[in-house]
Amino acid sequence: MNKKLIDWPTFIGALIILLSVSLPLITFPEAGANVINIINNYITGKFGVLFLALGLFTLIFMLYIAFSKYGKIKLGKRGTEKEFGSFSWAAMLFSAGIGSSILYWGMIEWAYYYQGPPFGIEPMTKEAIELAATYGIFHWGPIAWAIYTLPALPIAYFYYVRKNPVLKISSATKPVIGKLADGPVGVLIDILFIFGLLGGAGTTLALGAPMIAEGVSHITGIPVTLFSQAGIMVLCTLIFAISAYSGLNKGIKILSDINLWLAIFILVFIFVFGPTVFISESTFTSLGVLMDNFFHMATWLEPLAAFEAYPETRFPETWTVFYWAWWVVYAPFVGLFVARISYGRTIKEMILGTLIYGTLGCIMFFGILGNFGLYLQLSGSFDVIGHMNTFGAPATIIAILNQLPISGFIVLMFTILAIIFLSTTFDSASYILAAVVQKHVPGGEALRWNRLFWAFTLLILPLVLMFIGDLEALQTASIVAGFPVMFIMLLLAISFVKACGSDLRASKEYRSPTIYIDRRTIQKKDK
Ligand code: NM2
Repeated sequence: MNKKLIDWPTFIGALIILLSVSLPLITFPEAGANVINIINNYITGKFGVLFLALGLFTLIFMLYIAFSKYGKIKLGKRGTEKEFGSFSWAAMLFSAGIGSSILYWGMIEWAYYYQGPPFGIEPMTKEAIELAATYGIFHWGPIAWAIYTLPALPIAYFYYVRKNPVLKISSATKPVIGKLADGPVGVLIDILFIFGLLGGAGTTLALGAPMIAEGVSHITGIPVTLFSQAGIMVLCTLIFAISAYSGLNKGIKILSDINLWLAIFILVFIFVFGPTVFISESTFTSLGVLMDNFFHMATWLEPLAAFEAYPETRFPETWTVFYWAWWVVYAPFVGLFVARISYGRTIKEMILGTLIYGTLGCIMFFGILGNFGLYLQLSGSFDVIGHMNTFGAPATIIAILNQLPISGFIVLMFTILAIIFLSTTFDSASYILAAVVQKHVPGGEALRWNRLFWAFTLLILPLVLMFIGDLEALQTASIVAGFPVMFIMLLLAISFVKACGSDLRASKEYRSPTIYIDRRTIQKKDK
């Protein structure tokens, strides 16, 4: 155990912030839940516009970078090939960035929109149905993937072009904040990033565990209790801890492969044995509905709700603001990961790859899983909404699967998939967290005990949140933790434009189709 490698201020700081949130919540759960709700309402109510503006700005910014001269820059030396082919690149990207939540929301998100649509539309009408089938795709679409890719820009650029291995978010902000990045401000940035990721992971684990517990209960007959759910969390933690412990090329890679094939199997099965034509038509129609309403969705904040005469839906706060915050807290971590696998690509390829493959992948899940449930509801063969309002979302997800042929087997596969999906996100998260609290990362891998330590630490906040309870408190973990990370995202964007812009201006290849930035071109002053 080499303690010298650890960056103690960041390590201890992150722990202190985690304990100072968890301990009061454990000691005073009710007061804790109240405080959380107040903070949540305050942030979403007053700063919702910041989250939505950041989302839209990020997409426009990323498209601008992709199609401008910045996009032509190659991440790597002259003559380098892509390290990973597009298929495995997309698979790894998806496995790391997307977890079991896509199974949860993909299945059931439409049911919430159907009952509580946006834009002042009447619930359960034809318009509400169309939007219900579409909104999930919006929340997991291009804006979301642009948020994921933004931190990858400065990180990949510094790593592969400027050749200074940046495994800390703080060092990627150096071109803007200069020497401050090496002092307490840098430590603060890293701690806030860690806190954000712990919050986002909290939301994920706290949604995933009850769903997995329902699956396990369906298979084994063990009833779902708080303790069985806590048991599931500990079991998942053991799996991803082992995977993180064994490293990128063993555990993490093997789990990602299984994850991908199992996901494809379930999607194809539901598509073929479910209402194939309805699924295809509804998904395709959603693409049009999405394009027609894109900007309305991206900017809708319900300003009239401030006045008594107009009923408030709280749709923007509950959904879009929450979602952007959730993507934001995961973004620096996914950015580190995307950067790591993008050697040999141009910046344009990296950006468009994440936007296109990421969005397409999410369309598959929402299109197939969501429309299957919607079909059951509309055809009257299974009352999804009624079931959900009585037994809750996790039990309903399993009940929907139960409508399929050989449902026992499918529920089993789905439950295994949920466990693996969760683990493939969390093993990479532990892996990255461990790297961020080290001064150096010899050979690119953080110390093993350190990786294990963060795997178990990821469990604390979700366990606490589960014992205090409702969905709102769970969602809040991402919203509260995402607030400071939003500003870090802006720093990262400016940092990239500043450093890369000055290198580009010095480059002689300004006009060629692919730009290589070599050692002489790099502008040292803001390194
Ligand atoms: N995002 C993609 O639980 C998960 O799927 C992890 C969640 C940010 C909504 C990521």
